[in-house]
Amino acid sequence: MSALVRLEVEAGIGTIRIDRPPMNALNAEIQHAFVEVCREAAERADIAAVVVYGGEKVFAAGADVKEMATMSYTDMVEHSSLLQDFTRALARIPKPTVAAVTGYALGGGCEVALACDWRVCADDARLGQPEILLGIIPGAGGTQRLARLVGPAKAKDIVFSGRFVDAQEALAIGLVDRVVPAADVYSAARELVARYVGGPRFAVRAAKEAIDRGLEVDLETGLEIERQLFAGLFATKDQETGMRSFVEQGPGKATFE
Ligand code: CO8
Repeated sequence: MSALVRLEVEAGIGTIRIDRPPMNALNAEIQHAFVEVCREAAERADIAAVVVYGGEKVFAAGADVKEMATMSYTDMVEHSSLLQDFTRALARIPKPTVAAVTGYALGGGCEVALACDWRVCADDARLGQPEILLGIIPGAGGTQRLARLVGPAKAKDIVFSGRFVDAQEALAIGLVDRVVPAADVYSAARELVARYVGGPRFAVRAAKEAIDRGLEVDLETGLEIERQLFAGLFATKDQETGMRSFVEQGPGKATFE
């Protein structure tokens, strides 16, 4: 595991901590390590939910531009699939995930936040996809996930201009879900996902998969994905526990394994 990306586990919540001062520029070492850490967070039974955090000052100011500056087309043909794997590994964690955004979430940093289920940000945070100003476009899912989240017109405004979006605008357009004082970002993000610790993890996993896979396909295919996952839950303890508890004790009393 790289010292630049750590997985810290406390009270059922795994924190993926990016730690490369001053700006958490996402170099190739971080990209590789991040994939590994996401896989570990996905698999570990003692992790029910995940927070991605870059520390008190900055979430991540994007890919390491100094590292990328000398890369050729052929270098990038090989490297560009890692760029997408990196955020895909996060998006595919079958557990609730939240980005705790302080300072800047730019370029690849914003794309990491976009690959989470939710984003909590500091009132002085800035988000954006400034790649256009470097003569490139977002390459870790930004053109796709941003457009799905805020709609194509807003995504085009943000990606074509490369401008920074402040916390209030980000909240208004649905780019972030909560804005809190900077000092409270990490605790607010933990609080948002803490409710899933000790919950019906197979049902949450199925719900996430149905929504995320459904967004990638037409409605009929999405409904079929939902139907199969719904039926599949009848083979799990979550369904057995949840329904038995309802019948015996009433709603909302179930304790899941
Ligand atoms: N890469 C490398 N170094 C960086 C980066 C970066 N993305 N961002 C900041 N730094 C470095 C600066 O060069 C500076 O280094 P030094 O002290 O050696 O001069 C140090 O961090 C501090 O930065 P600043 O002095 O610029 O600090 P400011 O507070 O004035 O500004 C900003 C902070 C606004 C964050 C500014 O540094 C900035 O605009 N950074 C670049 C943001 C950017 O363009 N991001 C997009 C990068 S491209 C990208 O992400 C492509 C996505 C493709 C997939 C990515 C997968 C990981």
